[in-house]
This record gives sequence, structure tokens and C-alpha cells, in this order.
Amino acid sequence: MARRTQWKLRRKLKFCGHIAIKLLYMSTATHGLARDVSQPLSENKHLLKWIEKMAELTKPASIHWVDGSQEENEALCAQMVDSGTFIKLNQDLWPGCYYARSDASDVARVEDRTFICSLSKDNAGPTNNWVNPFEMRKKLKELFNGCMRGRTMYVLPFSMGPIGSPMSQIGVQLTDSPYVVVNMRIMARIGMPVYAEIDKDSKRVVPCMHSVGMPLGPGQKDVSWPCNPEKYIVHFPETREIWSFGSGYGGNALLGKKCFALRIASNIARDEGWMAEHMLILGIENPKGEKTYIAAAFPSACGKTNFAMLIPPKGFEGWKIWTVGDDIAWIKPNANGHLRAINPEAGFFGVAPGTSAKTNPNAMKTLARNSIFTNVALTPDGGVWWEGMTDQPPAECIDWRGNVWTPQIAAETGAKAAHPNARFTAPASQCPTIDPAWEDPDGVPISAFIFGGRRATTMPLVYQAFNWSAGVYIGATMGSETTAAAAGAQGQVRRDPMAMLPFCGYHMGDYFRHWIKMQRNLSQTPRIFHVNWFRKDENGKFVWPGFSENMRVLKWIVDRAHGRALGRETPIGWMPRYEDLEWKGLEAFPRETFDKLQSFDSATWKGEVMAHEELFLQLHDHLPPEMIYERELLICRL
Ligand code: SAT
Ligand code: MN
Repeated sequence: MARRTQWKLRRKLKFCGHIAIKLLYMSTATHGLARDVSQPLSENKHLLKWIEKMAELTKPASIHWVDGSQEENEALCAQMVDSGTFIKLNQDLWPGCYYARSDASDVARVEDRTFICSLSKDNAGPTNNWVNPFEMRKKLKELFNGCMRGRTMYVLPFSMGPIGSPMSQIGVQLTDSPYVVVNMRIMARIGMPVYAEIDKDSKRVVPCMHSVGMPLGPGQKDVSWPCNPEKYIVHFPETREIWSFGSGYGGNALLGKKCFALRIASNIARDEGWMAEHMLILGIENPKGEKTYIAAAFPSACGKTNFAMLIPPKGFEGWKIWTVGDDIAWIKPNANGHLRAINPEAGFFGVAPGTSAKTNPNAMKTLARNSIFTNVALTPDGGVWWEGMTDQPPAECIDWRGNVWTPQIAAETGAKAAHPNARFTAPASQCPTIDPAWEDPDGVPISAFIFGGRRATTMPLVYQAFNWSAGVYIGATMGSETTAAAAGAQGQVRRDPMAMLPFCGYHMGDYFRHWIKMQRNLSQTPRIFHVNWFRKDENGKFVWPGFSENMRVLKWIVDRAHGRALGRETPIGWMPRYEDLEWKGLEAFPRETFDKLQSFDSATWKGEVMAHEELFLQLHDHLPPEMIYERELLICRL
């Protein structure tokens, strides 16, 4: 057959194929919407072809092209109320808010079921789970074969970062979870404007496959939180693909977040010379109107959201904190060699327990409307509650498992009303301190980086790295006690370099090298700091009050970044003396307690450096030489 005829025939077949999927899905699943949701909303032929292929594989009962409209959102929420996934909260108290309870086995990220399937095992490195990509593709084909039977497949286009920003990236998630669609609508920019970007064909689209992995047989009744005991969260870094199976919760299922914005984006960033980091971004404005932005890396559930929305304490009248992001930062040098950062997300997926009008009033205002609550407790008046929300717990409520909970039951059995990893999904635009520049397509300028972990001992409240490579060493050797954000044991110190251990999509050693190399493209290098809000005394009590009072540390950091604050040189870095911090409003805090907070003990630190060694041994063949030099220098100084 002549080439030309062959090509024509292929085009014809493709066209027939599109007609066929359209006909197949026409009549179903319109959810009372005026529009025919099975009608494609994009003309992009690669996208159409991929959807066709994925529908053939997963065999959904219908396809729904998500337009992102308010009308569609309401229809999806109403549908989930009918199916039992959602409970509509009392709209007088919680306007626009919904409540969901997950399956008790699907409550957090599953790190041991998360895979980086690069072509070579060496590229994934020893800190990631690796499976040969060909083998994994075979496995995924089996898992996804017919996995959407009886369900709707939603076509969910999303932009990480403001639409049209040169720093943004686009993905399309195919998912059989309407819960994921309405959460992603808060967490990312979705729908029509994203199709328009895709149809411009100017950017590569990251395909994200997601299924809860629970097909429905004919007439089979659904459960309120479908999922599968077998979970696979899979990344193919070379082809920039994500496949997630079996979970509907958080970072396992909202694929724009950790899977794309960190694991895949860290690969893109390394190749293109920028950084995808597990960092909050905030702006500090002093009474003169000078604004300084910093980015800070803390592991999951270590208070990033609280820090990002900090309210300056007594004594800091005229100061303001502006929130840009609470979890992820994409950071890129501009033409002048200055680092600029965007928050790729559009919402907060924050830990609910411990969030209150006292600890984080800005978060409470942000989540007061148009938010989704997952695994918190339901109060008799149709509201929500979680541990720490109020001093006085409700007399009775329904806990995250659906059981009656009272303070007495809690005292007797230790039962929590809310799961420790219960979350709110809230629009960033509703945050009272959202920075006016938070959607600036060029990002905000970054003057300092902060690394911080949850450490009961050893780590002082704050110190500054001597220079960039010493700072990279501090980030690379960060340790933190594990939290409920990931399934597994809690409270154990583990090395969590740059808070990226579960999120770096390639070899950690190469990631440190990338950090070292970044400095070469910078005319202005941000200063690097380490903080620890969580040091405890002999009685196991936190020594530092934290929250608003962290502003005192922040002010010193900003002043150091501008070269106008003093510090004292110690073996581990520059430290503020008592008199270098602003104590107005906290005069009662004893100098001796501060000195204790800042104290460092050579013997303990030698043990700490030994623990660094453990991680470095694992990474040794990819470790940049700077890390070895920095360790040697540190040992000499100790
Ligand atoms: O579950 S998420 O990954 O979205 C939240 C977190 O662990 O930081
Ligand atoms: Mn996080």
C-alpha cells in the first residue's frame, strides 16, 4: 500500500475510534448537568488517543470530561452525598463544606508502596523503591485491566502553577474517584483554561493514571470509600508518567501534589536547571515595608502550614507575614541569577489535628468555607471537630471511623476523634494572609532557605550555615522524627535530606550534586539556616513556645540574609546570642533557657555526625565530593 494511502487509512481509523468512544459513553453519567460530559473538551490528538487507549484498558462505564465549573462541582458533590462518600456539613456553620471518612486502611501516604521506575536502578538510588520499568508496566497492565468497570472515568486536566506561567507544568489525571476531582479542584488549577493550554500544544503534558482499584460488577452496590488493599504509587521518570492504584487518599491519589510536583518535577528540574522542593514559601514585611521571602523545608506534619501563616507576636507591631505556599516550591534562577519561586499548588492539604484559633487562626479562617474535611470527627450540629481545635471537646461526636466518641470513651480507650493524619482541603485564595504576589507568573525572590526537623535533642533552635555548600550539607543531613503523615512507626529519628526522602524522584546523591551545582547559576546566593522548634527538656516538655514566637527567629534570619545582624561563630555555624534576638513582648523568657536551647554538645554532635555517615555510606558512589569535605571540616571543628 502506498505510504500516503496508509496514512489516510490510519487517520480514518483514528477518527472512527473517537466516534466509537463517544457513542459508547454518550448516554451515561451526565449527573443532571446540562452539558453532555462525555463530549471531549480538547482537540489535542495525543490526549484523545491516550484517553481512548486508557479507556480500552480500564473499561469504565462512562467518561466525564471535567470542565472545572462551579455547576459541575456541585453536581459531583451532590452525587457523592447520594453515594455516601460525602456528608454535607451544616451550611449555616460551614458554607460550601463537605465531610468524608476514608476506609480505615487508607489514611496516609504509603511509602513502601511508592516506586521510582527509572530505566536503571542506579538512577532511582538506594532510598527509593525500584522495580524494572518493563516488569512494572506488565504489572500495571494487569492491575488496570478492567479496574474502572462500573465507574466513571474522569478526565481531569490540571496546571501546577498559575496557568500560563513559564514556571508552570501541566498534567492530565484520569481517575475513577469523584472525591479526587473535587479535591484537585481546590489543590490545583483545573478545567477549561487548562484544556486551552493543552490545545496550544506548547507544553508537554504529564499523563497521570489513577484508580481506586475497585471495579463494580453489574448491580454491585458501591462502598463510601472504595480502595484496594494492594497499592501501587508508580513513577516513570524518563517518560514523565504517573500510575497510582488502590488508594484514594492525599498524596497517593491527588497526583498533582507529591507525585507530580515533587517526584516527577524533581527530575524535570534537574534536567532543566531548577529546583522542585518540599518547602513552604512566605514573605516577611517589616514596618518600613521591606519584604523578604524565604523558603523552608520541613518533613510532612512538622508545622509547615502553621509557619507559612504565622501571626507576628506581641512586640512585632507593624510586621506582617505573607503566605505564598505551605508545602511545595518550584524555584528557578531568573536572567539576573536571582532565585524566584512559585507555589505550584492552589490550595492547602493541611493536617487538621492541632489546628485551632490559637495555633493558626489564619488556617481556621481559610478552611471556614468551601473546604473538604477528611477523617476528622463529625459533631451533632453538622460541624467538624478534631483534637486541639478547642480546649473543650464536644460532649459527643462521631469519630473518623463512624463510631460514637465521647471524652470519656477517649479517656478509657485512647480513641482519637480525628485520625492523626486527618486533613482539610482549603482554597489558598481564602487565606487572610495570602501574598498579593502568590500567583505572580514570575514567582517571588528568595533570600534565604530554612531547613528544619522535629528533634527532641541535639539540634539548637537556630543556626546559620557558613556558606552554600555547608548549607547543602546541613540540608542533606537533616534528621526528623517520623509522623503520622506516612504509614509506619512514628517518633523515630530518620535522615530526611531536605525533607525530600519520600519525594525525590531520583538518586539522592545526584540530588545533593544538583543543589551544589545550582550555586553556579546564581549571582546572589540565598543564605541557609537550620531551625528546630521541637527541642525538649529533661521532663519531655518543649522548651521553645513556637508558633508566633518563631517570628523572633525569623527576624534574625531575615537580618542575617541582609547582612545586618550579629551572630557568634560556633563549630556548626553562626548562632544568635541572646542579645541578637528581639525579645520585646517575651521579656520573661529566661536567658539561661535560651542558652540551653542554643547549646550544643560536642559528644552528642559526634554521634550526630556518625548518623550522617550512615546515609552517606548508602549514597557513597553518587555523593558529591563537597559533602565529604564538609563532613571532614565539621569533624575537625568539633
Ligand atoms: O498526603 S500528602 O502527601 O498529600 C501530605 C503530606 O504527607 O505531606
Ligand atoms: Mn508535605
